[in-house]
Amino acid sequence: MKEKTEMLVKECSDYLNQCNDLNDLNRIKIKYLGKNGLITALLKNLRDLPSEQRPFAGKTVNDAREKIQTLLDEKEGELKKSESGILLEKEWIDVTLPGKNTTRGSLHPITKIIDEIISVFSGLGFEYKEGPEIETDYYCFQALNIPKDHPARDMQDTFYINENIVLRSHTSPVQVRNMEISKPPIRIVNPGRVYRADDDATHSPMFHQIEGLCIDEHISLGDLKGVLEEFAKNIFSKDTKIRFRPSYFPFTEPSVEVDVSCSICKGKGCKICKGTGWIEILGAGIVNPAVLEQSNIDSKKYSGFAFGCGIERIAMIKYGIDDMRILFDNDLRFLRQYK
Ligand code: 2NM
Repeated sequence: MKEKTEMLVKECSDYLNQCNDLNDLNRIKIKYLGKNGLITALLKNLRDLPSEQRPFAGKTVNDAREKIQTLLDEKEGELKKSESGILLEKEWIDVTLPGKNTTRGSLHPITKIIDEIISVFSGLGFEYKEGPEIETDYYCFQALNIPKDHPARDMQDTFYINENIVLRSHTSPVQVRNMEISKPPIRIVNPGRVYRADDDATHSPMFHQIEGLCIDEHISLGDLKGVLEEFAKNIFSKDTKIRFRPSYFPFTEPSVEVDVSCSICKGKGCKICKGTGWIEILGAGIVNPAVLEQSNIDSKKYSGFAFGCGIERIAMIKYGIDDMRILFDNDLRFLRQYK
């Protein structure tokens, strides 16, 4: 028995010398000390020995088992140490390296201009309003005194969903909806997308408009001029001047076309302003009393001004862009300039 156990201990020790990972170690452990292991088998066999031999043989097998257990424990400690060493080596991080740069997004130039305009008008007491982009013929045309035979209603200018439903061609329906549900004084600005069947370097089938509406007692063209002058000085430059030229819209009477002094040449005349020193930026006027009455506002007591302006046009003037389409291409080389 003594020889046999010594042989097993020696054999196990040889295996352990060649073992170099924890899986191997576990297999060796099972081979000797497992439920069907070699040492375990010797312990089981003790039962068959004559009783006078049992104590000595028992001690011999137990000693061998303890030796093997000690060898296994030692090897396990050794392997764990070197495996964590390998892990440390593999997963080593240099915490002194500079971090990875993530690029930050930024607002689209159109969004930035809308935000700037909103901020100027909110300083003047105007509220921000939105409304649907798919509108009825009533809100888009009828309520604005635009007659059935007006060119704006032409299929060539407006996208029709069906006879009665259109993609709004201006944001004025938002103003009509607000006139219907609120009492003067009303002061609102409403930016948003609008749609027209038009597509070239200065027209896009979808573009952005911002319109403003102010209704109260005794509102005049003078109020309109003061508000628009404040707007132009804030959006372009402090020394910007504005001028009114007579125009015509069905929803305003009188109507005006509004020019700003050219900020490129300071009014001297250049390519941008075509030598005139002035650039047209928006349309405006005193709201036609028929439009007020249509939305149940007493036109004897109240009057109002309204204006409408294309955002892309403002962006092109402000940033010296000559092709509107670049605003919709989402080319990062272009967009990054406005960060
Ligand atoms: C423009 C020009 C002039 C305008 C008028 C109205 C309303 F609803 F009050 F009648 N909304 N928008 C208006 C007036 C729009 O865009 C060039």
